[in-house]
Amino acid sequence: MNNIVHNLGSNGPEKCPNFASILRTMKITSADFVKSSAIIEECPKPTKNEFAFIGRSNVGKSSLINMLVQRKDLAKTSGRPGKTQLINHFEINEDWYLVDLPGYGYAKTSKKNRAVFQRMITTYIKERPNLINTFVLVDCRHDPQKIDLEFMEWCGMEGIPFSIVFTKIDKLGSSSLMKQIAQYKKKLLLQWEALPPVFMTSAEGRTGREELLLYIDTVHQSISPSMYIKDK
Ligand SMILES: Nc1nc2c(ncn2[C@@H]2O[C@H](COP(=O)(O)OP(=O)(O)OP(=O)(O)O)[C@@H](O)[C@H]2O)c(=O)[nH]1
Ligand SMILES: [Mg+2]
Repeated sequence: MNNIVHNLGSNGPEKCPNFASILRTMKITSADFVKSSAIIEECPKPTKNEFAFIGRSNVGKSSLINMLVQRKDLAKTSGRPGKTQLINHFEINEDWYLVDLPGYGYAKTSKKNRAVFQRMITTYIKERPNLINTFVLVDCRHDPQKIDLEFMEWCGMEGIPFSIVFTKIDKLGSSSLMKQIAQYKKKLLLQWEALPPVFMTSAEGRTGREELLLYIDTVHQSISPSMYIKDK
């Protein structure tokens, strides 16, 4: 995946050859909203692989899910932060789940509410046995934020597999984008020995879809639910 990141040339991401589609593209044949849950106990039974999207409010989690499944309004989006307030499950190809989570660090809510969200998210991520990858979304325009770095550090300490997705890349020109990403990686490497997989996306420009789906498919194919379903 990093090859794709490094291979983005001066023409900009939208003009870069699409290596992933040459290899193979996972087909999305169905995408259905299953339910919204406030607590982990309410979530669908953990019998299918699942991938979650997390990040600060307004970073573009719900928009990215819609872009991946090519549905405009499957996940609810909003220009105002704090739209997604529950754990939302979407079943894909009747085979695996995409999960839209509330954003962390939403400043305009009460301290108590923030603590409730925080607990909801961390309990879900830590205890969901079928969660096989968490995508941590960061807005490509911003320098590394303490809250994101701390969240990734927490994932590392808890042994939670995660990948980084830079969102809204349509908002930057290609050279600023490359500079931002390089700086971000440099900052991460102060803390990490190696980087997790890194993706660049634009829900607006529908960029990065194939790469993300290829990665999801590869991880999905490598983990069988029998590895975490406990026999009674
Ligand atoms: N230009 C641009 N805008 C985007 C992109 N992705 C999301 N947005 C916009 O960013 C805003 C927030 O998008 P959401 O998908 O609702 O963000 P979220 O992370 O789900 O937000 P919460 O549910 O509040 O945590 C909306 O106005 C989107 O239209 C993108 O790739 N490019
Ligand atoms: Mg949302």
